[in-house]
Amino acid sequence: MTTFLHGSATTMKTYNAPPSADRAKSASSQSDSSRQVSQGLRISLLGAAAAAVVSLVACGSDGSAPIASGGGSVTPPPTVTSQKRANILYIMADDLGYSDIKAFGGEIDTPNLDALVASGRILTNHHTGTVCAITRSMLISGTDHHLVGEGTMGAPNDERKGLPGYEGYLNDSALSVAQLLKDAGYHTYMAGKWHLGSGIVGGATTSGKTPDQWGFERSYALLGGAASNHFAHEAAGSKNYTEDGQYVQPGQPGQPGGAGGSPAVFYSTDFYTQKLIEYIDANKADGKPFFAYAAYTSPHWPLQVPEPWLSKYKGKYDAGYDAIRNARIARQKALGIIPADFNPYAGLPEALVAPAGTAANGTAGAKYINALNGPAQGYIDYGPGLVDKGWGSLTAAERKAQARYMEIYAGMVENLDHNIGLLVQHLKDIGEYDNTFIMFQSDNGAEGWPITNADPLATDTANATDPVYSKLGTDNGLQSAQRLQYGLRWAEVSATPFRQTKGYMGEGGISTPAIVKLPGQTSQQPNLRAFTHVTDNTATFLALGGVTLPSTAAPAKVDASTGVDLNKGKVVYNGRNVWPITGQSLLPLLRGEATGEVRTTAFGEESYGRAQIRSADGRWKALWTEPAQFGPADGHWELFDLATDRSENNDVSASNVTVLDNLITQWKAYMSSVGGVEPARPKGYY
Ligand SMILES: [Ca+2]
Repeated sequence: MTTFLHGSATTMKTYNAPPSADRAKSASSQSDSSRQVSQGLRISLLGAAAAAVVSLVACGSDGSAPIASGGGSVTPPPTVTSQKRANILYIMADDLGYSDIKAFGGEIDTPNLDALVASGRILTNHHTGTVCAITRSMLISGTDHHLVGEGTMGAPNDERKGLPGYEGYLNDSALSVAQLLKDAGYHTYMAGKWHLGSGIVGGATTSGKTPDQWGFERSYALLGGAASNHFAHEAAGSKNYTEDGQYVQPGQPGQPGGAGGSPAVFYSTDFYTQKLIEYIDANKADGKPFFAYAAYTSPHWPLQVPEPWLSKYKGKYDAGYDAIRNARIARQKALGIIPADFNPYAGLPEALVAPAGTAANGTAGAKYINALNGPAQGYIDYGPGLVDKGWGSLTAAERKAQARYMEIYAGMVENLDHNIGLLVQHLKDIGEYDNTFIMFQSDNGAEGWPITNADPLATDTANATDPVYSKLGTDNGLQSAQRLQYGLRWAEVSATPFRQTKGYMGEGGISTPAIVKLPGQTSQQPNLRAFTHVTDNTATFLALGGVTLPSTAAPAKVDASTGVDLNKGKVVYNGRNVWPITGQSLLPLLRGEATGEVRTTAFGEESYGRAQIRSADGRWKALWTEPAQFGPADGHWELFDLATDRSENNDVSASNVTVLDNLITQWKAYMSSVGGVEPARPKGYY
């Protein structure tokens, strides 16, 4: 037990500090503005856990802006406990929206997640990156994605190609939560989507590394960003999956889903569950704790699910987007996910014809508006836009197809929940449930990628007609399924009550449902409303495992031409110079040992040229989105008051110019601190 001064007030709080707290130094050295901005992302002068100590104990219980303490004396706690350390089960959904599961207002039956909530806690303000690989790089490394190779998801094909931090895979400057836990005595398992590198040992060295090379003792991994078919059907010799670092082809003879293989039928979510159980069971007798990463690829497209889920939601979405959204909002208010007076986002204005791009769009001479350059600097180009039809503008055939997409999606979500139930039940069956920390979340917001930028009338009409219609969502027996997606409008519903979807920096793109259950927890705790981030997961897992975070400063590596120390801020681990964990452990908040906000500094982000920064006091969010449909036509930064407008309905930039200017300055400092480069042409991942 260590006692800390509670900010500048006289209240004293006690806190069970993680073992790494002995690395705490003074927080007073965090003074210059650049460092202030980046502190939430790269705390190079403080150990992450130590920073968490400083900030977490210095919070008001009313959620008001906390005051950082000056650090001060921190007594090292015992580094070893006699009790077996907690297992960690971390479950990640893929492209699941904020409001899809029942506990977050959805109409989809998710009883096992409900049960997790009943003995756990909802995090209403948890955040990720905008897309899969960006989030996953931050989860594994515990720090900003630009530092560790996923500045964009995969290598960019623009002027940033080849720049440090844009390798397109987890680079050699990253730590790995799995390696740290493994080195600390944990078994480390993963099953599902990796998306952080595909080079096996002895194979190509230019495409990053598979999970076995990042500390996963056992792994069955989809290496890329999406399954071409959730029912496998991999071609002989394909290199899309590995088990323990060796290529495997589910669906081939003798392999899962193939003739003579077990299981006889492969469905991704079902299979990953059983694989993880197999890994856990193989070592359960040795008494070591485990870290199990269930990296599901559901409900990511292609929309596919086996029965009974395929048919279960028949007719449930015939009322269309607005009716489903409104029902979700009502439930979110009843559940306390959002306040009763919350003003939810209602969807993009309808566009029956795709807005054209500017005249120079696509030409060599185009000067695209971005977060740094607007019309005042002579940058005017953007576009083109998308067709965004409301439910009222759809034909009967379009409605039939659209409703079916959402039915299948809902079935995927319930199947995912079913599998989570199997995992939890298995932990109970083997006597490990009580000693397991369980966390569930999505990797990013709902996927609104349109099937086409043009009017999808022809596609939807074809999908509404047999023989296609009755086959939607089924196993087509081919290596590649129809790339069935539910489109922007359903994604907006999934993102309820927030604005924007996957790939964007609006809350709908980066807010995720999140549920946490502490070891031994048996009753639901009040919703946690502090801003939290996926890098905090990393710090939390390591704190649970009693892992001492690497803190030895890396030796200087001065670039002769620039005089810049390329290793500044890095630490040494296992002989590598790496970026330290900058997420902050949530254990004090989760255990009720601290209240208020985790962060006391601004928190910036960027991907695909889209940008946001949250102010140090948590009140403001500056947001930049390219024109014209998703962002302002003139390319200005928007400003939102998060205290009243997390749905980003009311842009108050014009009336708070100084606030916005300060945030943009801080965002630029953030970008500099992580090596982020604003692209000449902001453009999504598709
Ligand atoms: Ca995703």
